[in-house]
Amino acid sequence: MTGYKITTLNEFIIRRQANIPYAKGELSNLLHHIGIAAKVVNKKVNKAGLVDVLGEAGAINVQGETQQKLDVFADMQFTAALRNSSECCGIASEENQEIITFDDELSLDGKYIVCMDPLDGSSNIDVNVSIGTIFSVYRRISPRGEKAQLGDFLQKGNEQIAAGYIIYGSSTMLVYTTGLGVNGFTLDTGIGEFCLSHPNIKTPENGGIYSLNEGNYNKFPDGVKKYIKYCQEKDSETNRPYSARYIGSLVADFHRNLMKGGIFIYPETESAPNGKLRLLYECNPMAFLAEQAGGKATDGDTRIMDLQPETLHQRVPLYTGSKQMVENVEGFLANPNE
Ligand code: P6P
Repeated sequence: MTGYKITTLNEFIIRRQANIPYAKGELSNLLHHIGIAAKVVNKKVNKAGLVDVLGEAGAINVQGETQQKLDVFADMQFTAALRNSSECCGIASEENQEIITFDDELSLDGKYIVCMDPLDGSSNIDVNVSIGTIFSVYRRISPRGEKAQLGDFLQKGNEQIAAGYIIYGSSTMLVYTTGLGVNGFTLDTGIGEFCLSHPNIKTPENGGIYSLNEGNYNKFPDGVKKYIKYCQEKDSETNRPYSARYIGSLVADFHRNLMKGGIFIYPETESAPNGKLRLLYECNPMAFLAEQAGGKATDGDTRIMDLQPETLHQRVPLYTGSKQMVENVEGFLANPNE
């Protein structure tokens, strides 16, 4: 009688580390600590309705958004885990205006920096809709042994060493890449381990789901308006009309499209000329994952991971998902009057 074969996140990370030349375990250790924080946050998210973590923390974050108690809790947990890893010398978080540098001796020698959205989609917390954590890992460019600098964080998405998300949904999953494909791990609360459940995720080349907030229709660029009408037209050869699916939680919308095929769009609008989503800790990590799974991610014109960040909380438009769908909408944007 053989027990069912599980591969835990830590076993997988260590096995993968063997394939990365000169890897001495630092990245493995960093990812391990992200996994620990994810379990702690998951526990709180799962019983949010029972303990006093619902509702507003009474503060406003750097985005001008009311901080939810779980936002603050998640930010604290991931910050503490990254500090404890001693592999990370600093973080940029959606919840903090400036970078956070870790000044203890071990962290000052850390090779990596992390950009993160500790709890994305938090407006959905109180209504029990899936939410997520998003992270992006870079090698520092400032000298080890010194404090992390802003320049360590303003690197192009191409420089990412790892990126991933945790989705706190019907089950809790951690999905990440280190540039060797995308793998998904489901949390088995019975043993307290993330177990490999979705090896080598590939997103379908084409899909039948379009995902954007059509409430903003009147503010969209003409090319986006034309594309929405295209999605809604009946055409059996191209399996249209597509299905409209929009949860309003980036990790949940992205994950559904990654698994089933589809396109997620958060475009520029008249009132938000750079869109809403942040380049460093939303668009770049999602772009890394999308490309590693065979999909695409652009700002409508330029590859997301080629964009040079100018500021920590910079926003960019995001078109990401199945390669053919992204290329199709780019055609509508380039030729809106055709
Ligand atoms: P809207 C959540 O606040 C978030 O940052 C993303 O998770 C989500 O995709 C987007 O905003 C939803 O924005 O304007 O459609 O409510």
